[in-house]
Amino acid sequence: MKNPRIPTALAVAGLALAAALATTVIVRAEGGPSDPKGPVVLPPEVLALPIEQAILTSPPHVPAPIKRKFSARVVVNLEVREVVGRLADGVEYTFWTYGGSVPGSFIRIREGDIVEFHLNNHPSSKLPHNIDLHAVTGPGGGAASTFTAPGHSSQFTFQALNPGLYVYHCATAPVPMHIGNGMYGLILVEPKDGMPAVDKEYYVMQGEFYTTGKFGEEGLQSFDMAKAIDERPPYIVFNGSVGSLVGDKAITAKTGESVRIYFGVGGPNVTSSFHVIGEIFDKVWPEGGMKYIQENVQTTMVPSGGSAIVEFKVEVPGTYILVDHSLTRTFNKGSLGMLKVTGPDNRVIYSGKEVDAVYIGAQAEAGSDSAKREAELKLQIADATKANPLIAGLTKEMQIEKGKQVYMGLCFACHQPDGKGLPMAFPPLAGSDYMLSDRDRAVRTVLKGLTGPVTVNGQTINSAMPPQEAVLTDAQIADVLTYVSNTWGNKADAFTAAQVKAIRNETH
Ligand code: HEC
Ligand SMILES: [Cu+2]
Repeated sequence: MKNPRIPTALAVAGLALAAALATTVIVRAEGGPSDPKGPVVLPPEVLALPIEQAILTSPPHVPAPIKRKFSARVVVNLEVREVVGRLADGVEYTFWTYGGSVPGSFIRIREGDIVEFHLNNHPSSKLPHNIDLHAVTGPGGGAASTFTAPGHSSQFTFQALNPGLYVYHCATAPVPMHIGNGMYGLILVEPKDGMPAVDKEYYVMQGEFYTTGKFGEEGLQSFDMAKAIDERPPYIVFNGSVGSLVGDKAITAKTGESVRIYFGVGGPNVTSSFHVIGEIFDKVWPEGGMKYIQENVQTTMVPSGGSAIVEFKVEVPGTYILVDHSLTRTFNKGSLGMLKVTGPDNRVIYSGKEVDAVYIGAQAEAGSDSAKREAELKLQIADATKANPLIAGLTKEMQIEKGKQVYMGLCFACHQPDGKGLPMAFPPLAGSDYMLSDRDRAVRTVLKGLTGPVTVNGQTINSAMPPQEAVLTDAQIADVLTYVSNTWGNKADAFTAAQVKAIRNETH
């Protein structure tokens, strides 16, 4: 026989009319990458639907609410790109992305829509990728139909049967590595009647990064499979990097406005205890389902590969901190974002000064200003090196800026932002004769901690400072000591990472 292949029958598994305007046609795409079935032959009532190009947004933005009251054929074009980006100040990472951002582009459709999905893998990619959308009813959530080599494009069609806020992610082996490199995002399937209107909508996702280096270790980091298997991520962050929602990148609102956050966890492993310091969630749609079943919630638990919608009205101006309330993640691994609310004071609801300014807002603000200054100095150094090898002065200034970020993230909580300490509890670093007179001892104090009576500027304190050797790198300790010994009127030479290393390794 010359041509044994008979054209495949319609890949249409079921057809039913649920409502006058909404066709519920299940289009099932099957087969692997080597077995494309060609575009599905859609029944006339589906072909009659209006065609729309989906508008995708990168975080923290969300596409506008859907106004139409009927189903449409929505065309989604999502591009996979492998890009080098910033994970933290001085730390780079090769992110694998949907649409160039972590999390990937936000997709917004309506219950009953027929979605023609195109997954395009950029020619510069090194690996094949696919997509599993939790909003899809069908094997692998689309993964089997979208395995796509670099420079290729896959297409499949599905109908959005269930409304909800769904995670999508790459499901190419090794799956935890693809997700761990940033391949996740959210797709919102609005219910037929739409979501209630609010003033502001934002898109935030938590995910963890298993870098070979420790938190803050500079340079280009790569994925560490052993740490992933042990679930020991150095970074747990919102929207793909430390500080992605901090300073001038904070999300914003005005007093009196209602704010809705579409919050998801890409993981690949770690569950979030999502909380906003200083706010109470008026409404929560837990687990990304479409019933808001809880009110007045402080912290909502969001599983890996899951989501929640939270909504609250902001009454009082100030800075509100988004955290994973498993707080070492926030203070030591990066899961900290900010919501800045402007507007007139409301002294009946809240009378006082902004407590978070000293609490951690200051840390973030100082960190972000300081990071900018650091970037400027890096450029200056590059220029200066070209013209003049004598760059020691600038290097020290740079260490001071970096050290300030360490100080405002860690030491300030005890020694205070102004370095003056607290009487009877924490000794001063400003003008400290103890610190400035013995440099090795200062390094040893930070590395190994300090207990028992210590006299600083004539005042004796008998308390304990925790060791930082497991928390900070040699460079970070050199930087923070350079900062504290050259701030608040202090003056001293820069500390070097080599000096810290020697003391770290010393045996008694
Ligand atoms: C949890 C609170 C706490 C943190 C965080 C902390 N310290 Fe201390 N630090 C102390 C206490 C308490 C002492 C005094 C210990 C004692 O009584 O023996 C001390 C002592 C010191 C001293 C020697 C005494 C002096 O005043 O000169 C130095 C230097 C110092 N800390 C620097 C730092 C630096 C730099 C950091 C950040 C990397 C830091 N500390 C983080 C509580 C802290
Ligand atoms: Cu992938």
